[in-house]
Amino acid sequence: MTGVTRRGFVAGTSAAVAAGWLSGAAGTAWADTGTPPPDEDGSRLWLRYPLVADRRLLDEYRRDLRYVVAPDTDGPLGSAAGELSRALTSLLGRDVPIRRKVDGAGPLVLRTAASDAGPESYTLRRGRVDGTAAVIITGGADRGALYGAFHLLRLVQTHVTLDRLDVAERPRNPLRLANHWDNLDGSVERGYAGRSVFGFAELPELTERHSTYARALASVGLNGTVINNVNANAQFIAPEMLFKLQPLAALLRGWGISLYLSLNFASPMILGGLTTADPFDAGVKDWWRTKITEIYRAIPDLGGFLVKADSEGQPGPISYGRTHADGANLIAEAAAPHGGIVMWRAFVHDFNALEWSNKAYETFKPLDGKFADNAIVQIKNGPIDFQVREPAHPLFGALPNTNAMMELQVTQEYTGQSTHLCYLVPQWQEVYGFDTHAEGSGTTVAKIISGRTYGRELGGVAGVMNLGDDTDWTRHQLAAANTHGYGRLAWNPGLKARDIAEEWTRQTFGNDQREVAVITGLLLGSWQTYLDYTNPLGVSFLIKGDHFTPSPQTNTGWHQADAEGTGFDRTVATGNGFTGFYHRPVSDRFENLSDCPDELLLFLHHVPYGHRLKSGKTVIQHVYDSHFDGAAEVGRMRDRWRELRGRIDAKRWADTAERFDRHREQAILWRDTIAGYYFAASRVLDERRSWVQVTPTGNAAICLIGGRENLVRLSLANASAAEAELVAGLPERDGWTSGTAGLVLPSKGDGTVDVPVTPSLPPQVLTLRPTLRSGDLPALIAEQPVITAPAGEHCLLAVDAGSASSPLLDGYRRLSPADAWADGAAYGWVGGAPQSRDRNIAAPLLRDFVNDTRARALRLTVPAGDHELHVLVGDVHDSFPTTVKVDGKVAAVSEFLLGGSFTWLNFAVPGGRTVELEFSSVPGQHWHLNGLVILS
Ligand code: GCV
Repeated sequence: MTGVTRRGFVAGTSAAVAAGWLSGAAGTAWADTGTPPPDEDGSRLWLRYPLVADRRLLDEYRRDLRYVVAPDTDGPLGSAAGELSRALTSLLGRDVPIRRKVDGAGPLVLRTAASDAGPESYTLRRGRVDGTAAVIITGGADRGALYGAFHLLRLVQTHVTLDRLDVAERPRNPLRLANHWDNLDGSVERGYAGRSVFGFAELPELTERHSTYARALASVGLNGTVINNVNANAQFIAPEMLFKLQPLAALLRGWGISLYLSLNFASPMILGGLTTADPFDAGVKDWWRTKITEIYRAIPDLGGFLVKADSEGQPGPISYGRTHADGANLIAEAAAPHGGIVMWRAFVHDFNALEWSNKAYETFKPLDGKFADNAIVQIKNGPIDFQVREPAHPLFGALPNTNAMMELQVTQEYTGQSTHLCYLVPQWQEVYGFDTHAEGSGTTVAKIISGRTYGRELGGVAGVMNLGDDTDWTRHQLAAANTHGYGRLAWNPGLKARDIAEEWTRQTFGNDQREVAVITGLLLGSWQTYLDYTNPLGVSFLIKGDHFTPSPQTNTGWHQADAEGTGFDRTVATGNGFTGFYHRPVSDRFENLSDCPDELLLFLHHVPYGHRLKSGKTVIQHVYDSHFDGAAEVGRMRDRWRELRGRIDAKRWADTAERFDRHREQAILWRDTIAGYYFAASRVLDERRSWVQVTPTGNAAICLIGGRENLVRLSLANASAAEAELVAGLPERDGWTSGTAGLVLPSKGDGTVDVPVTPSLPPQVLTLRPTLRSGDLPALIAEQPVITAPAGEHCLLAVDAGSASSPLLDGYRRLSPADAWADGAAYGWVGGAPQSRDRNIAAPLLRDFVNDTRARALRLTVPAGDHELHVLVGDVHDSFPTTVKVDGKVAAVSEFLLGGSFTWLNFAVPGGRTVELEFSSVPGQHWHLNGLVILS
């Protein structure tokens, strides 16, 4: 883990101040002192406790909060007392000790008293204790007291007077969980801020970072965390791991946070050596009962389990002819005697645009009422996959007899990762507030998942976290606002986005009015701006396999743009029937074009480009305007941040300024790609702007040969009212040479040019950003995805893998399933031949490949010397991870690749002998091998 070296959590007040993590000076308002505050690195998140700069309030707080009165106890109540004492000592600039009883003026009394509002509720009031005027925090139980303590600190951090203190709070959602997609090796799936915060390899050793993590979660009222990826490694429940997790569970317990684990459904086979994971098999049931008992012996208050089954290659009950309810109940029954629960994910799909929106509903709706009482179905906010905008999932309100909770994504997989500022609280509020009409008007998602609609005790929300081991936790300093906002909404979805954003800003940066106004404004507008330049009217998946880069050309199945119109018809009348899953009147509103909300229009309907929106604009003009306006707004956001220079500490200011520079570049790329794509498709001129444009010619990556001259074909178009002369080129890159090519085009005309380029030899996967000039006309430039493969004459080994008959890349040798190993051969299969496929589209190296669901071994004669082997993997369709083992040891694993994406896996191989390469994928899925190269 980076950024934290100190071992153990600093417990004592004076030690904490001495260690500097509660620096009193940092954050003193710029306006008061005229000098920028000292540098900060973001590592304390919003748990910064700088000296209160407002003199009047400081005096008030100092008068009323002289010492903390709390019983001598550990657990959340003890944590609350410690946090109050340390934080107030720092905020008030003088010692605020903990005492056991009232003993003089100014006590802050921390206590518990059973309450109808539940154990997590609390009140903050003024009153008298033992005859002395006191500020009193009363928790319904320990957890409530802890949340009350953090509430009080928020008031002080955000400069609210305690004069008329009268707060009564309780959480709306029983389960308020963090979900981490953290892997045993420390990597984080869809993590954009470094490696896992948990440091699994170093456990059971804990660091201050673990404590800060727990405090941060508790401070916003989260009460549980699933620490490992839903694509679960079974080793998380192996005995060694359970032992390692015990101290972490204990630390979390102290902050009111229950630990949960993601399970691999095939664990009885992987860990137990059984031949099946069938939920009806007696041996399997026994195995889980024993295993879960063992888990609870190690961590008695474990919250329970989360399971992703029969989804994206994960094992599950379907392969045994059983249902998801059968699978969930297997785990639920084993967990019930221990008070544990199982959260069973509803995220199932077949990777195909046509059925994706429908699959989860069709799978889970018939199972309503079949899940155990301690099972809960965890449903993503929308029917696709955390897109920047989707309608609320139709399963909300469709499962009256089943516990249901919602899954949100805090990590910005599809919303700009850690480069774009995209504050998601407004998005989440839209979903929470969505009226399903399931039990008449007012049956909001918020009400359903809280358990209130159907009188269920289990319910709540999970957020896929954005935290990593980067010093500032989220890489973009402003992205931690999402972590905070997720927790605050989980507590109370009715809070106002503005209040949450402002609270976080004050806690994180300070109370300077100008700073607060600017940062709050940046946060609140950012989701709409991101929508504007990335996602016209609810279209989903305009993005590449990295879920970051615009790529409409590879996702035509999703947006269905053709010469006449665009959008996905999900109606009952003419589409895939999705709108019919909603209750009336929502289903009618979605079904009827005239009633359909503009912002979801292209999610639900296929319409002509000239279709008029409620705004009065045509669809195509809206696409142009929103992309240009959105990208321009990002430029203004960057400028507004720049104006804060000197008001914020230099370090966090500069880190964020750099993010905004990159954000702006990316917004322009989105604008150019999407506006250019839609012009190329529609040939409708923008009423307000003229441009020329360059876009990739095909749907997928192209293959260029390193060390030889290639011609890159680019599509050019003239989106201006007059004739234009265009000159296209390719950027200078290290070791590459390239030329230019030109064309004269009439208004609305298009054509292709072939631009010469000679790439360097090492195989690469990259995007080329062409150049385009045409007098004064602005140019929209989309990126061209490229795979390079070295010319055969520069290689010791150059193999094009695929079928026995498809064309070969010039200078490459064929490897097909028919090539069995023979003594003295350069390569060949041992122990069984794989399959092959030829997609008959794309370049020779890319169009076909060798594949199989079974592991297969290729023996290779490696020439003497040290060598790096390059293995090309991918498909024009989606491909699951390919694992390559060298002589039995994992050498490389590719990620899941969306259709049209490829990757080179690079690793060392021993020379002067034969090696055995084993190819495999996740159970039941195909591995891919497209090519193999060793450079001379
Ligand atoms: C954990 C999306 C993501 C995957 C993720 C999956 C899921 O498809 O891209 O990384 O896997 O959702 O939620 O299970």
